[in-house]
Amino acid sequence: MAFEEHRSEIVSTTPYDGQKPGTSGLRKPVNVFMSNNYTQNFVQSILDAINTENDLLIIGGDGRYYVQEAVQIIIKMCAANGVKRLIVGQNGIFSTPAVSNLIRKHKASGGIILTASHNPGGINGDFGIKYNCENGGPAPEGVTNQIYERTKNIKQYKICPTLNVDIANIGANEYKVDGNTFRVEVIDSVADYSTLMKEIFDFPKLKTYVSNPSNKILIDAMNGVMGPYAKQIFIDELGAASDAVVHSTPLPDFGGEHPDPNLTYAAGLVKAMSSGDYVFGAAFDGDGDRNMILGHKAFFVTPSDSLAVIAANIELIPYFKKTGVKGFARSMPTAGAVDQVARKLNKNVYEVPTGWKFFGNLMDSNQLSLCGEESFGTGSDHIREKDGCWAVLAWLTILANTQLSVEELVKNHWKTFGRNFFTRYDYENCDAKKCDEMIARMEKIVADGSLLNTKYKIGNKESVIITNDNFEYKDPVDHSVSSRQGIRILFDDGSRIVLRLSGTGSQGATVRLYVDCYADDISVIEQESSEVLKPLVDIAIDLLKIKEYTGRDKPTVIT
Ligand code: G16
Repeated sequence: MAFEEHRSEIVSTTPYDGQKPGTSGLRKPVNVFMSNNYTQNFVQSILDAINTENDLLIIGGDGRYYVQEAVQIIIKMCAANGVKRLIVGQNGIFSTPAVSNLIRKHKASGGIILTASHNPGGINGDFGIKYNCENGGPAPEGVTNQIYERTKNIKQYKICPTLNVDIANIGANEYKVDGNTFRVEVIDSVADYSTLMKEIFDFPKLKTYVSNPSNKILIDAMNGVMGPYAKQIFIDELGAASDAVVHSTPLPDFGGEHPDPNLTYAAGLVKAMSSGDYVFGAAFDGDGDRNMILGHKAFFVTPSDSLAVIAANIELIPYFKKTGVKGFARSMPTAGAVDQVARKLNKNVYEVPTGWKFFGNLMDSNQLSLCGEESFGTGSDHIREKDGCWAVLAWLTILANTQLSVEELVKNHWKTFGRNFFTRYDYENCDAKKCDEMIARMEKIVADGSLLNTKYKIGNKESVIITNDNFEYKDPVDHSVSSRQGIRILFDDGSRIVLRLSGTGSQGATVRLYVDCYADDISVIEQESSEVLKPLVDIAIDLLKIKEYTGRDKPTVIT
């Protein structure tokens, strides 16, 4: 067979400011990525930082506007930079968990994921690029810092402009680039991921539950990448009704919606669930790593509770019977419901900064099986990303085994372990300078210790501040230190106020205020969360001077 022959070129470029990856990759408005050489500079910086003399990278994204163009640029640049082989999703489509799985399955050197996750898409929306390492997880800070350093000094990039690969059709193609063989395999976006799920869960048992007409489920793919995955798994494999998956076509602009699975942006699902026609509902984000779980009549399960309920029932998931349960973890702002379970099961629980990348070392060193974040992320060590579909299958497994409703399960859980009330207030797109000033003020206050021993009346009891700091994490495996990960104010009764700025927004600053408290008093645990937390929220807004610094009376989103 004669190979198409191509030659690479070197193109001069100049650096862009601000190509520093955030919580999970570089996210900016689409028009920024489309500006002259912006994408090329960042991709070359990745390829330089990871050493391209390797064999295989996985490439794909969530189907948002500009994914297909970016995939073609990346293919051309990988070819010119000496990468030998690429696996690309058909039409450039892969969910983030699917990429993590493929990196691990094929022992690839890593993957480049094109997504801005839950951020809106379309020509006026956001785009993003992130690099995942050979363990399948988001690059840790050491690697992203190296990428960022290169973006600051980049002078040229390598590209093979004549190479045009057909990514619409499944198949393998080989080319000669500068005399070397370059192979691109375009694969089905769903097949390998679906196989993985069948290895983890008992599909015949799930099918008996899901295909039963009295257990109607509703899955909202939010016009993101998860539509094809959800249709194949829940409808074709598990026998859910043919209309059980909605918004199931990945759209470049997510249908003008905000593909973020929370009570505000997944309001359509909440409304449909309120009808009482379904026993279980779930929504995913744009790239399929986040999930929101709802029960009959839209009973909402907080992500902190979702993690804890899965932990308490973890033995029901066949995968963990094989691997054993090593330990649990959560991000620092996530309420400590899983800690209560860990205590009862005598397992370790780790508290890491916000960002899934911080779980990777613990999983790689066999210390962690299950983890989650308040930002609607749940997952296990089957891959190194959070995994929305996995979380839904975990919940359905628990429902199928216990034959309880979502609400019964959660309320029984509270009775056994107590309840961690949690809320998050987001103030989106605020003035970045003012928000930096707000954080700086609090850093000063926690450093001088003047808040310590201050008494507050929270509801009808008095609580005392016993700790305040800016959270610092020392990775127990590689001993790297991540500092300034969020202002924490902790009270003697376990109540907490946490403040940090989001690392996933693309413009301005998003302030995140997290407030949580714990109760095991039977008269309190079934009360409205917003009522229980109101006094603490009021204290937080006042203490942190949120209105003054954000100029906002109300948050954009309350979770
Ligand atoms: C990313 C990270 C998560 C993190 C979330 C929110 O999620 O992978 O670990 O919790 O951002 O981060 P922040 O509070 O800084 O906005 P995703 O789904 O956006 O990739």
